[in-house]
Amino acid sequence: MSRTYLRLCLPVVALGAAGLAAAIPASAASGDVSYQATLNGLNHQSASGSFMISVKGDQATVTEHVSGLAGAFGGKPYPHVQHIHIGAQGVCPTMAADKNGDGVISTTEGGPSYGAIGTTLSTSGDTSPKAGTTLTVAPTGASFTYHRTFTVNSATLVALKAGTGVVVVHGDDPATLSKRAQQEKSDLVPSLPLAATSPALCGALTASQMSQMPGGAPNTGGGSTAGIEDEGLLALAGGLLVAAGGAFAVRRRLSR
Ligand SMILES: [Cu+2]
Repeated sequence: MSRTYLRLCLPVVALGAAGLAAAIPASAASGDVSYQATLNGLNHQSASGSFMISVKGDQATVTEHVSGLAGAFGGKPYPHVQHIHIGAQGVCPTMAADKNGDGVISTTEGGPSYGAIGTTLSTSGDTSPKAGTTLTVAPTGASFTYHRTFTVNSATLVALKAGTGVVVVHGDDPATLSKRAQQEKSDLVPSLPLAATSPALCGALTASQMSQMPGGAPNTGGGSTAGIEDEGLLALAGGLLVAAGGAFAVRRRLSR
């Protein structure tokens, strides 16, 4: 038996164990499910962002980064109310949604695409739809990182599982809107200008790859072994390696 064959033996067994891990269905996972969205600018806003929501039972943890939004509003940091919208097509609107032709997709005009507010992504307190336009608990400024764990309502959970959750960050830079739109009032809060509440960023939430891995937790990075938390699997993989090592030793003796 050639030494080349013996050297190949161990890696082949190790690959077999990795293949076994990959074959474990998602239902064997520990209960964490994550959804993610890439946030793209709407209404002429050259902003962008990333969004991740990790759910365990009724506890949700959101990690979000955005940049390029309007920075100031009336000389103060611009409040950007933000929500997970639910119950419609689960998509971001195109300009075809601009029914009144003012060049802006208002929050109402976007409704048929992304639905109503399911969760308000506030900085503190209430996360229900009731807090949807409470500017004092909105993240502010051109760029922000939002990180919060909260109890998520069942309607939002249902939408996430159904693939109909859509993240919308509101608050446009008035200077980027048409002259006509700059004169219009908000469809949500008539005391505010249309720009203040219209969508600026949008992203449809989809189940992330990591949630498909056995024991998959977000932010553990790639790597085929990162998700293996099942002790039985590890024992099995270890047993295979021990068996391979034993065979290796026996064959080495035989080859002498
Ligand atoms: Cu919204």
